[in-house]
Amino acid sequence: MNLTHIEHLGIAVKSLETAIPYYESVLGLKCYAIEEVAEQKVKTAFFKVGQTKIELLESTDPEGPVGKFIEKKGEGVHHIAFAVNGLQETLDMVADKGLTLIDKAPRKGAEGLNIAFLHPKSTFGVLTELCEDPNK
Ligand code: CMX
Repeated sequence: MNLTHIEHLGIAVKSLETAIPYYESVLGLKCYAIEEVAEQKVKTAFFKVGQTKIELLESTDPEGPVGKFIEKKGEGVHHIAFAVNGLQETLDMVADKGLTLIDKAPRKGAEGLNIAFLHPKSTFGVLTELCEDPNK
């Protein structure tokens, strides 16, 4: 697998409006984008820390993945996303190794990235996202 860096950490919050001031006023980061990803039933807010981003996730539907996560576990780290070169080949390789894929083929995520998730039951409890920038 050709991972290049941690693309972002996804953090589930109940409300972007109440969480963003902590990231801006206390951590001194700047929210540079807010984007709704309707398919994922989330609204996202992005911050950069060096090469890595923080993606805050507010659920727009209690039955969506983040809504269910917050109901079960509360706010906190929801997933880790690695940037990878060759996403489809990587997914095929991971499937060959017997891991459970949530997405067998890439789909569109926030910021126009191609993304795919690996099931946390196959990855020691950490929901894992692989992303590839189609413009690189
Ligand atoms: N991290 C670790 N474990 C998680 C988890 C997470 N983020 N979300 C769910 N789980 C665990 C649950 O705790 C549960 O474990 P137990 O069986 O031990 O209780 C198990 O997975 C099943 O959880 P569930 O609430 O029944 O949820 P589902 O099986 O319906 O869905 C998952 C779980 C991971 C398949 C689903 O959330 C998913 O497809 N996620 C990928 C998409 C996503 O998360 N989108 C939001 C972010 C989008 C973005 O970044 O833009």
